[in-house]
Amino acid sequence: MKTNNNEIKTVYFGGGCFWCTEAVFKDVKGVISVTPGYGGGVTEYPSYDDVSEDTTGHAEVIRIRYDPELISFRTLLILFFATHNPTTLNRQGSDIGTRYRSIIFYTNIHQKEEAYKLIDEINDSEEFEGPVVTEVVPFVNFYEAEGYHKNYFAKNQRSMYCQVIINPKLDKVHKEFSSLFITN
Ligand code: MHO
Repeated sequence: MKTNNNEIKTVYFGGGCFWCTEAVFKDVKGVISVTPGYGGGVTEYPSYDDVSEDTTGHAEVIRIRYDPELISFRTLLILFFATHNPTTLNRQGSDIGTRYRSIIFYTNIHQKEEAYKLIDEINDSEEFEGPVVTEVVPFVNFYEAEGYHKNYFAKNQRSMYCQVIINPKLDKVHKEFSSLFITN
């Protein structure tokens, strides 16, 4: 995809299982790449099994590289909050643990401000029953996940998790925000 490299920005989102978050963002127009991994913890080069112990401090996250001339950060945030529940502490559905916490690792002040702004709006709207618990913190670290986690949804569409958890989420977001997605 043609882009002006100087303009590419990066953000890291944790919104539960990274198979889901990767699947949501990888076909968004203006998103250059989406990479699942681990971030925000203390263990260096953790494996999936390490992170699954829930003692590394890492969250399952995705690194998103995007072209802000093609997609605004606010739009990325709107998709983020539309595709996970930001009010359940350390939990997304049946996935429970600090690795599933809702978290934004920003890489510039604009992202930080936009995140707080939208969180205030969501809280004011009472869209959710409880307050948003999403952490908004500066980027600290990121370790790419193992190869088999990359493009997991595309490679494992028939698995139970993909069918029951990811598919309905994608259907909903593709319908609600159809103009934001690449269709082929
Ligand atoms: N409950 C799912 C979560 C996968 S995710 C990459 C599983 O254990 O398979 O954490």
